[in-house]
Amino acid sequence: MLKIWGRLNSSNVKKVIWIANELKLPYEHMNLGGAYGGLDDPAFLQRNPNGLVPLIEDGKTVLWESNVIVRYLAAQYGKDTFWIEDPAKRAQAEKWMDWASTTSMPDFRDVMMNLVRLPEDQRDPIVAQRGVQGLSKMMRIANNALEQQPWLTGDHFGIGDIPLGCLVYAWFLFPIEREDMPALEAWYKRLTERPAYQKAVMIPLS
Ligand SMILES: N[C@@H](CCC(=O)N[C@@H](CS)C(=O)NCC(=O)O)C(=O)O
Repeated sequence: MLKIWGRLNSSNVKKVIWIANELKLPYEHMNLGGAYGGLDDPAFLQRNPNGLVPLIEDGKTVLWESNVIVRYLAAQYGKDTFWIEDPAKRAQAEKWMDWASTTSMPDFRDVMMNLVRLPEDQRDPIVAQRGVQGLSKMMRIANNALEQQPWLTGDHFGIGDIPLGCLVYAWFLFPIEREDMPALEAWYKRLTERPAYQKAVMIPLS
């Protein structure tokens, strides 16, 4: 059976749990990282030398890097649903995956740490505000794309929606002022109607 390691409040772990739920895969989940620790365990480091979650084991396949895991599970178990055979169409979806994880992630981390995770006396409002401005620009880019197409993947929900989908949940919960972005809000609302999203992503921020 598929095994997934990683604390459930991690946006990178959420991606993996979410796609596994979308694909209706049975899996065993083990909490690891954050308050659970365990990332410097030599046996874990042998499997993921980065000492980070998520990590999966699927038969003989051991994999780290959340976006790669999402693509692997879609290709392996979602041939008729989530996998996109046409390389050009797939690349249009994949660009949003890698964009969300590279371009948006540093600002997201700053906001998450300084508005949610750190004890209040350790938070830096300037870092938080800078992060919010950066994220706002990113959300505007996604909003503009979503004015042209219903999903970041294209005509249908798919892998391209997963990484930003994990971040956008927090974006709408952060105690901040947000510009109006109707297409982004409509996309988020459609995500919240998916049971797999509700289960994996819509949990209290911590
Ligand atoms: N690029 C990696 C990043 C993994 C990563 O940064 N994981 C974080 C959680 S989001 C982590 O393991 N942090 C240490 C911890 O949880 O203790 C991926 O996408 O899988």
